[in-house]
Amino acid sequence: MGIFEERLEILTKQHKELIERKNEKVEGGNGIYHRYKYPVITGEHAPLFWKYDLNKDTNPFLLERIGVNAAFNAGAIELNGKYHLVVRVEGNDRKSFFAVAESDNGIDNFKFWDYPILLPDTDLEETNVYDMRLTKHEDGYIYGVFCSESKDPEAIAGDLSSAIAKAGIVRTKDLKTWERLPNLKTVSHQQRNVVLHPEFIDGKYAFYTRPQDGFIDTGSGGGVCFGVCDDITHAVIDKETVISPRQYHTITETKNGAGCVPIKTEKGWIHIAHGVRNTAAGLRYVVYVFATDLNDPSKLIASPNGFFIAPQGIERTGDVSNVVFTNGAIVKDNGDVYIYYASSDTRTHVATTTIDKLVDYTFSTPADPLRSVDCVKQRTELIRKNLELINKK
Ligand code: M1P
Repeated sequence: MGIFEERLEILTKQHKELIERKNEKVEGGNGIYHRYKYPVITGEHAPLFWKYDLNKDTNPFLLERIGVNAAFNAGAIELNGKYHLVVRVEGNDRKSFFAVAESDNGIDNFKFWDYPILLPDTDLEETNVYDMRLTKHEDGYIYGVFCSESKDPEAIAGDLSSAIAKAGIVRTKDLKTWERLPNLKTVSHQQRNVVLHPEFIDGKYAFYTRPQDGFIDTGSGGGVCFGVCDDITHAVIDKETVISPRQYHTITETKNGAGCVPIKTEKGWIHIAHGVRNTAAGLRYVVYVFATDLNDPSKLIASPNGFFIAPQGIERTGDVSNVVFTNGAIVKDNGDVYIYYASSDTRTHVATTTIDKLVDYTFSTPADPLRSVDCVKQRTELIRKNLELINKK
């Protein structure tokens, strides 16, 4: 057997084993959700035929030609009874693109469709696209709202990092044919982490936005906002109202952003978002939860304290370490919830819970009292009640 055949056999075997590997629920934990032993999607899940020229004549050593670096920040949707992720795949060349991965059970055996998504190319300045949120809207379409990034035309000479982030919008019925709509227009010059609400609000399309002054810094942007527009085919939001504010000395101090499409429950819309704080080791991203009013999704009604998911174990390291980030969840008819979160801008994991647990967590977890002394009082009260119970026995 020659070098080409030998390598092909090994690579094919390794890839098959990875794709077919059973995932295992990690027992224990905080009771709110379960983590799983393995990530559900990694760069290694990309088919060999995405990376290698499989023609022995033109690639006699079977060398990788177009590598895949990472697979993370996935939008999620259930379609035709299957779990679908629209994954942010990043090539070795740092450009991200979208690709659909499908699984029968949502926790393992995710397999990429043969071809990545080729978005309609409507803006020659658009350099990078990422982080699609998939909304099954009551108008009958599945919308994908994503970050469309281009070089800042006003950057001073030599500054090759300044960029502009906008909210791109596409729609589909089958995840195969995508129609591109004009980018969302807002008062803020930059937008990232924009999510379309699944229902009309007073006959209008509603978005969760995240105004930001700069590409990285949100600056005067106060947090996750809510705004409405009349026409999704020319989406313009004139007014954005902060619904989940950034706050001093909390997990959202530096910035925050909407994540999954809000989940409708009998007690309110549950949002699974991300919060960022700065540390000596750089930015730390965690996932947190808040809830808004069923009839008025611009009204915050619950804010459980602290983070919902923080990076743990291998999740803590990757291309951008100390990051967990979510932009997709699937809610089953039986109340099971699959939350897809990525770690350190490298790989995608799943955490499973139920609507009942999520509601209990959201509405029974006390809010952050914002000061150490009040946190001690809050915890002391819990301890006092528990010791009373324990000592009664
Ligand atoms: O690198 C961490 C995350 O940074 C960005 O999120 P935010 O806009 O809140 O800073 C996004 O680029 C996201 O893709 C990335 O995971």
